[in-house]
Amino acid sequence: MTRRLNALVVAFLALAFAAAAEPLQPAPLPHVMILATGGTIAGTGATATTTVGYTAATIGVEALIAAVPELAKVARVSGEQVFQIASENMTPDNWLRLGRRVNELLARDDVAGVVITHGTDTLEETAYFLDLVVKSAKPIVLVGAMRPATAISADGPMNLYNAVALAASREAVGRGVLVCMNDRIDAARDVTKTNTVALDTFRSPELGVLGMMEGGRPAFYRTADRAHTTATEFDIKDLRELPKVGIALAYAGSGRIAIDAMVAAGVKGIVNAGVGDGSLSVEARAALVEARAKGIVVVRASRIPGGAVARNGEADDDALDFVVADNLSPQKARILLALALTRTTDTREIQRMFRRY
Ligand code: DAS
Repeated sequence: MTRRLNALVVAFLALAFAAAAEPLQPAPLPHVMILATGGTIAGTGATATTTVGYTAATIGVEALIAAVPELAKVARVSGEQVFQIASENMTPDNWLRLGRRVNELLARDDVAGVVITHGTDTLEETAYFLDLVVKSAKPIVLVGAMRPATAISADGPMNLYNAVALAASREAVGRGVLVCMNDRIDAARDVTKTNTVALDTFRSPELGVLGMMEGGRPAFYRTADRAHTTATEFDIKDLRELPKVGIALAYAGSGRIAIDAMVAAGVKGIVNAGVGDGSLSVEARAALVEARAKGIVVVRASRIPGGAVARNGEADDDALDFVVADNLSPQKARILLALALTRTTDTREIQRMFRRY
């Protein structure tokens, strides 16, 4: 027995020394795909002080990556140029193509996360659309810039570095689509562009950030409560096009012009960005009632950036068969309504979706 025990001890020690002698191989860095769509982050100006009046969407994804060699310290990155546009030209067809590509990439075992470089003007819309259609818990991070790549103190390179570090992090898994700009981490559903030129333009005014990037590492302080990504009921795999949904902005004297024009254009849904708590003028109400009678789904939102529109508050939604947008901005309510219409025209079902997402 003693001899057997001695032999075991010797074998164990031999293994222990062998392991100690072998240098530990560092774990391979996560593979992050960078999908480039254009925008200011890929923009160039005539001089180093040009921060307005530059040309967006001129630099390709490989050059964006080459400009930040530090990316290689946080992830193995691969680049793909999906579009090269200023994001005021982003369209639902672009969203469908991008969403399908993101789902394809995240279904691959070798892809840990996706970063999407994007113009800032409609970044929040693309982010929310992806939040509702991507079927993966892996990180998806949208990033842009407020200064073109040629400007003094361009914000793009550090924004891109933070976005890739975030997408490569375990902490970002399962949190839905994130927007990472100016060291902040915001939820796709809550974030909005709040300033035409400021670097810290992306804010979640009412609900606040989810977290911050500190020295290239994410620090999270809360999670988003509404359903997203793996919990979504929407599927774009075979969707040829998104149902057309328009937004009517209310203002003193706006009347029914925009609403009637959208009805004539054949929209399937109208989001009314009302004044106050989604209030409707007499004319707008009449136009929306007529639209509803033609089968168009009506959502009462508000042009006010904070608060939620109360159901049956400023209008009898039950009697009018309207939906309320909860606290979604008009531009995000439009996205949710368009996706809802791919599944149902039942307003009770659609109202449920506005409470869920
Ligand atoms: N035109 C703006 C856009 O592409 C530039 C930017 O801010 O990214 O959204």
